[in-house]
Amino acid sequence: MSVFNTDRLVGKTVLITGASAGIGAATSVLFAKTGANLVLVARRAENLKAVKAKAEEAYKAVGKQGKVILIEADVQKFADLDVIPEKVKNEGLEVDILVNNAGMVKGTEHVGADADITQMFDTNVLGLIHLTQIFVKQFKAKQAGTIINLGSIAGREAYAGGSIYCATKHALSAFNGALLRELVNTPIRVIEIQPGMVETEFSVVRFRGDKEKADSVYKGLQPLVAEDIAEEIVWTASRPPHVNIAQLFVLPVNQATPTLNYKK
Ligand code: 8X3
Repeated sequence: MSVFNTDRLVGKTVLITGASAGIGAATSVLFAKTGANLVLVARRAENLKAVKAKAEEAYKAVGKQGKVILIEADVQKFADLDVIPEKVKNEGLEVDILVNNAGMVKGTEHVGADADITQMFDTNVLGLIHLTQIFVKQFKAKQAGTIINLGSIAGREAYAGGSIYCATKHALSAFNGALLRELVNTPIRVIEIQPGMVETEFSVVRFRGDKEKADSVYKGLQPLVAEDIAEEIVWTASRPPHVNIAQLFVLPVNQATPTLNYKK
């Protein structure tokens, strides 16, 4: 056993959105290592299957067992989200921990295309709020549950080139903070993780597929990787039930603010 006990997660069920890649995929595999069941939600069914295979290897590697359910869903579509509890129930599980990880950014222009703005708000804010409300109802009924929202440094401080993305992450942070207050008289935990630079396909999408531009964001410093954030997520989820890590701000050692960093 490690110094930090994750035994509390054995047999719990964790739902992770955006589970097909990046932080979502790494988080899924790490939760498997704790013996938690997984409900993996994403748009890309093929990629979900690959994450499931990795999670199953992870269970085996540590001699633990868990069930993995794959749900093909787009968090932008409320109809996709509304059927999730039923699908989980039909598999004999009930969600204990909700990880709202799905999020994206497209473009750096402050006068962007309406479709991109809508996609960012639908994914990062409206879908997240809708899914959270579904599970807040369930968690209230059973008087237990943990909600983990993937915020960002962009939800703490705005920066040029990020007007829409920063607006979505500020909205998420406000939602998280209000929910924390609204659920203060319940055992439900509300957690916001706020990473700085994490090297995933996030920046590739931001720069509309321009890999070179995306790579240059991280050149000269060691960025965080998906596994670093997965560790923080699993750590917050595995604290004793009376401990709520309300906010966790995580940076690479050479980043201080969205725009201040040290590159060699
Ligand atoms: C992503 C981090 O620095 O691109 O949430 O805003 S940053």
